[in-house]
Amino acid sequence: MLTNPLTKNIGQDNVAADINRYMDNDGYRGWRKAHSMAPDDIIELVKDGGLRGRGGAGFNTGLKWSFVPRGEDSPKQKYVICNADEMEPGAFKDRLLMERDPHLLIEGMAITAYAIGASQAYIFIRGEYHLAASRLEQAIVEAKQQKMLGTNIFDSSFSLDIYVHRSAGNYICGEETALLNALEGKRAIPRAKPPFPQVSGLWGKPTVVNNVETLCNIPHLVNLGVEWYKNLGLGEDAGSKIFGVSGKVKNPGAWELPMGTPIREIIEKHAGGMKDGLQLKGLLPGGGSTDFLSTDHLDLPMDYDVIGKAGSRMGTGTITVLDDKTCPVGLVLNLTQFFARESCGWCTPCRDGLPWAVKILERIESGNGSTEDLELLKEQCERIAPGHTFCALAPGAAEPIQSALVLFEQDFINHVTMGACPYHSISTTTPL
Ligand code: L3W
Repeated sequence: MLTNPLTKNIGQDNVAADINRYMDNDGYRGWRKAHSMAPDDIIELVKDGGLRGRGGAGFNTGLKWSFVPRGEDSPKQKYVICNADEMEPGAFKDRLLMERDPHLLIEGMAITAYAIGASQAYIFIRGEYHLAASRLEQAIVEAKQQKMLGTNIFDSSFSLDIYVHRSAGNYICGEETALLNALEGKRAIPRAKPPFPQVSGLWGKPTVVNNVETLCNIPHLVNLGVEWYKNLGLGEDAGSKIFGVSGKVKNPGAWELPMGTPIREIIEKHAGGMKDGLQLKGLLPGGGSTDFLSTDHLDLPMDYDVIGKAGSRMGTGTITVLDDKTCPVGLVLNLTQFFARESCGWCTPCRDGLPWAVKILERIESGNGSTEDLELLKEQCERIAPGHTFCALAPGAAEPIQSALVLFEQDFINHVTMGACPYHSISTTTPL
């Protein structure tokens, strides 16, 4: 039984970037099969498979597609967009897929476009991902030559063009409606939702926006079916997932594993455990905009709902570990500086609130903070909580701060009472 559908072509020699090798290894089989099916049946299949969006939110993919208007009265022009603007701190899974197996993404996009009736599709890719963008451009040329894309595919009336659009930069472009604005050549600020893009997206037309890894699941799900896909997962969530670990572990990297793999197994077995002399102190399970979990959570499975109930989010599934010799306040400050810089400035709580949080954290980290600053930081996080801002950027930025204030409270207090960062001497005298 195939257990690593996302990475089965990813070896040492990048062979799968070549369409002939990709097709020799069952490539474009899912697309051929999908093309023989009714579009509605593909949507039902993807819904039944239980695939959830791998960009961070975990929304059911088939359900999202089903919101696209169908029938005679619906707009003729529809779009599929791949969100390849991977900028979440700690995330590097989509780059791996695009650089090492670009045809898998193109095949997934072709099936998605056919299912929702789109004839144009875009890959909105992070500007710094030069290699991934050029491999995708090359793959699109090859796919057209093999008549997998272009006009009258498989001699049918269905035609599809895919374009690679390199982002001009900014984390907010990964928010789907800011992405739509950027693609239209406007300032990248989020739009109000509803209407959701499935109804009114790019240039006001029905649009499905899916993450790279989500789309890469589609060819195998269609080809091998719902039961096979569901059985890949160990618990409630279906399929496999690219989990990653960064931080001071022996073997940082990314691995395709069953959904529901325990956190402990990912860190200790696949990432090789902590570097010698270091203890695990906490972790961000799915990127810099998720809540810290503690070592008490190590036996939890990486499932969307389980991690949600534990008080965090599985997010991108790329774990960042915190060790006992790295300052948690410094780590949170670093993350908050990133989110403050990346705010689009559209709403006041985010534009002004995040730089305020940076200033308070700078004071605490440098040893100039007071006990009142800890309260002020908590209040500041409440001001940028969900419902107070236009999109998820600032609430996401608050998650590591709020959870660090609880889990690593003593560290914050020590900074204030000592008037210095207690970790400073450790990290400068103990190179790791
Ligand atoms: C129709 C409804 N559609 C939701 C759709 C919506 C979207 C998807 C998820 O943020 C998170 C964020 C980051 N009718 C719908 C509906 N949808 N309700 O479902 O929507 P949503 O609003 O839950 O999330 P989002 O705005 O897409 C994504 C977090 O992910 N994150 C960031 C990851 C960043 C990357 C990257 O750099 N590439 O992946 C990590 O945790 O903070 O909270 O399509 O249209 N009623």
